[in-house]
Parts: sequence; C-alpha cells; structure tokens
Amino acid sequence: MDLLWLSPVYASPNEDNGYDISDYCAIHPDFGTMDDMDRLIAEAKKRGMGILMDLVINHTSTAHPWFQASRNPESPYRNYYFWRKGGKNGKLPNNWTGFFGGNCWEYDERSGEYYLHLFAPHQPDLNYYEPKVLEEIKKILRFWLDKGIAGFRCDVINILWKDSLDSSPKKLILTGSEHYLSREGTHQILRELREIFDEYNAYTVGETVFVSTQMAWDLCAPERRELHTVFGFEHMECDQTIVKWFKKPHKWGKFMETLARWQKDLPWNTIYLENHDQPRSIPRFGSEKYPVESGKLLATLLFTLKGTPYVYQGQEIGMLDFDFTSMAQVRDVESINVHGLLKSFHIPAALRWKIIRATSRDNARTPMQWSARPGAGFTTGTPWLGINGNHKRINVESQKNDPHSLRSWYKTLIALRKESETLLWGEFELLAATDTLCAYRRTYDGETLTVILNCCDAMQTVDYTGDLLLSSYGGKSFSGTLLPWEAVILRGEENE
Ligand code: TEU
Repeated sequence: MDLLWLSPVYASPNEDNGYDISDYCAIHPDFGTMDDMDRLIAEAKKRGMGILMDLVINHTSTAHPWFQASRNPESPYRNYYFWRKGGKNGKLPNNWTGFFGGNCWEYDERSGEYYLHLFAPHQPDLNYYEPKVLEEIKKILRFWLDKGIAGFRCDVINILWKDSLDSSPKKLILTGSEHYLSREGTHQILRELREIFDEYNAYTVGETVFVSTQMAWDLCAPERRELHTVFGFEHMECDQTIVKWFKKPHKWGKFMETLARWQKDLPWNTIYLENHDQPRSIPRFGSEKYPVESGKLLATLLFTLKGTPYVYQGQEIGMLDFDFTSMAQVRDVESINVHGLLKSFHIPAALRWKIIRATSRDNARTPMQWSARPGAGFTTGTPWLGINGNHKRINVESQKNDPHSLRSWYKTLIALRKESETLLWGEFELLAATDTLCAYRRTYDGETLTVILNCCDAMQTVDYTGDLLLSSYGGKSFSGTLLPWEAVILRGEENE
C-alpha cells in the first residue's frame, strides 16, 4: 500500500511548523477544515492509498488547554507537564540542554515554577508519570484511526519517558539525554499503544533520535510489539562533526557503509534521503554540476535498497536548498535559536550565515514548485516562507511530460520496485563502497540484481556483469563504462 505522510496539520500556533499542537483533533485553518481532511482520507482510499498522520506526543504547544490549565498549581492538569522549582539565584531545576540549543527550562510567572521543554520554549514536554496523559493520547489515536487513517509517523518517539530529572555530567550536546533516550519506560508506553494500533491494523514509523541498529531493533522487532519501523539518523550524520551544524565533506564510502550496516542489521526498515528536517539531497550527496544525473542516482539508491522508501515533497523533481541571502528570510525556530547562540559565542556574521545556510531545516521547507508561474503554482498569496527562484527551471509542470526528467525516473523506479520481488525481498550484499563508486547486490529466488552507482563527475569502468535492466541515462546495453553519476541495474542468475 502507498502511504501519504502529512507533517502535522493540526491546530497549532506554528512556532515549530505544527510540531507544537494546541488541539490534536482539529485541523489548522491554513490547511482547510475537518471536512477537507475526511475527504482526503476517502479520496486516498479510493486510490489504494493510506494517510499517515504525524503523532507529536512528546510535547504539546503552550497554547494547548492542558498546558494552560496546568499553569495553575492546583489544577488537575498540573501533573501533565514537568513543573519544578528553581534553585537560589535563578538556578534552573537541572543542567540539561535541549535539541534546539540552550537550556530546557522556562519560567512561568503565574506558576512560580519552571517547566521542561526539550525543544522550543513553546513545546512543553508531557509527563508520562501521570497516567491520565497516556489515556488522553489513546483517545486521540482512536479519534484518527476511527476516521480511517492508515497509521502514524511518531515524532521523537524514543524520548517520551524521562527516567529522572537529575542533572548530568556536562556534554557538548544534549546534556541529560542519558535520562530519556530509549528508556524502558518508553518501550512500555509503546507496547500499550501498540494494542490500539493492532486493533486497527495501523502502521507506525517512529522518528527515533540517536539510535544504533540494536536500539532500532529493540523498538521494532515484531515479537516485541512496539513500532513497525523507525527512521534512524546514522546515515544522515556521516557528513557532520559532533553536531549537525558543523558539517564535513560528504564521503560516499562512509555513507554507503553506514546504509549497508543498517541493511544487514535489520531485516526491514525505512530508507530516506530527505525530509522536512534535512537539507536537500542533491547539493548534499550529489553534484551541483550534474543535478539531474545525481538526482537520478540518489533515486536509484532509494528504491533499490531493502525496506520502505520515503520520498519527500519536491525530491522527485530535484528541488534544491533555499536561495535565501540573510537570516531575515529564515523562519525555522531551530535555525533562529542556533543563530542566536552562535552570535552569543561571537562567531562572525559571515560564518554564522554559512553554518545556517548549510544545515537549516528551511532548506527543504520552501513551497512546492508546481510550475514556472509566479508563486510557483503553489499560491497567489504570500507564503510563510520564500519560494525558491529556481522554480522557473525546476518544477512539476516542466517535468511531467518529459520522459527523461527526474520525475519520470522516479516513476520508472517506483513501477520497478513494485513489480520486482528481488527488490522487495532480496538479500542485500555490499560489493563496493568507495568515495567514487558504490555497488551492491540484491538476490532472491535465483535472480540477482546488481546496482552500480558512479558517484562522481568522471566516467568510470567497472567489471560487473549481467544484462542491463535499467540505466539512468536510458542506455540499452552495458559496456562496463558508466557516465558521470550514472546508475545502472544489471540482472543475472545467482552465482553468475
Ligand atoms: O525532529 C526531531 C529531531 O531531533 C531533529 O530531527 C530536529 O529536526 C532537530 O533538527 C534536532 O536538531 C522532530 C520533527 O521532525 C521536527 O520537525 C520537530 O521540530 C521536532 O521533532 C520537535 O517536534
């Protein structure tokens, strides 16, 4: 079944693009009405597709009625969140640092206490020590599952349970995280929620931060009855040093080896190269000189690995990072926070911008480019985030009827992926992972598919054999030579 994953569309003050929910059972007017949502679910179903909703239950918005009520120390909602007294002289309840940089406590005048927020100050963490919280969440799950959605992408789901709120030895990032990363309490919550998911035969994919393959397996091994799959981050961290803001050059060897390790260690999982939190994949892993060719190679990688592939909006037409020139154009709360932190460390303005430019989540959040028209066919109004000037060149309309376009290549691969049992079930074996050439084999029921990726701007000759099934350049036979960023799939008998 094909799934359409919607980033949060619930009522929200949009401090963090909807990941700060003020009503889990209402649609944000920017996106339409509940009737529109019902129609979307129904129309998707007619087309054999399911809707995957974003489940954001580590935190709510401060505008959520639970939080507003909890500000009163006498309220029955008080315990829905982590309220703590500070120490003398403005000392915070603990020394933890948050995902968006800085400490993770906010003082509330009305309460006279601080509340915990691992993300932005407008995103207070829910307290699962209060059993009523999980009961509320269960009601929300049923509300959406009763509407017929297919499942949930579960936001930062492996940090729900906090073992304690004790201070920790200081770390470069996320001081305190040993108290909440993939704790047993989270596993227990997931097992409880799984009972509901199973009742509806619903699918789940957890967004799981800082997980090894073993931790991922502990979250999605079928017999543990927790999640079905997870989004790991390891392959996305190959081009970073300690924190994502300090990038180092992307190296295909390390990247492919990391992907291969996940392929080997887990019988099934997700495959993704882009999402709303990551910069675009072509400038990151491909070539600016060969954007379409390298985009086709990345698509080939995505659809020939084992697992469930995810395509992020615009990836299929090769949308690139934003073309903003200053912070004034950036809306992402994380980028704005981090920029402020860099400033407080006296990092010069040009370097600050370079850092934001390379990593900001807004890179992949610019509006979808439907056409070359003003507003990119996305809007005639003013969108919340600037439209990339390259929409005149890169858009759906211009690629739709072009058999050689990146979009057409995605369609070819999706069709192949659906009909090929070898791509679906085949064993994975890594053959080569250098910084310029990667190759691997998928084997199933006597058939072998060899995928060869020429990850550089130069031509290369290889000695893999087999009949040419597909070439990203559209060739009909394979001589052993690959053009710049060419991807080929060869078919052969097993042990050939
Ligand atoms: O992201 C969680 C997360 O840890 C990161 O991927 C995040 O984007 C951040 O860059 C860490 O440095 C999820 C959502 O995908 C993200 O959009 C939300 O902002 C976040 O949770 C909070 O709900």
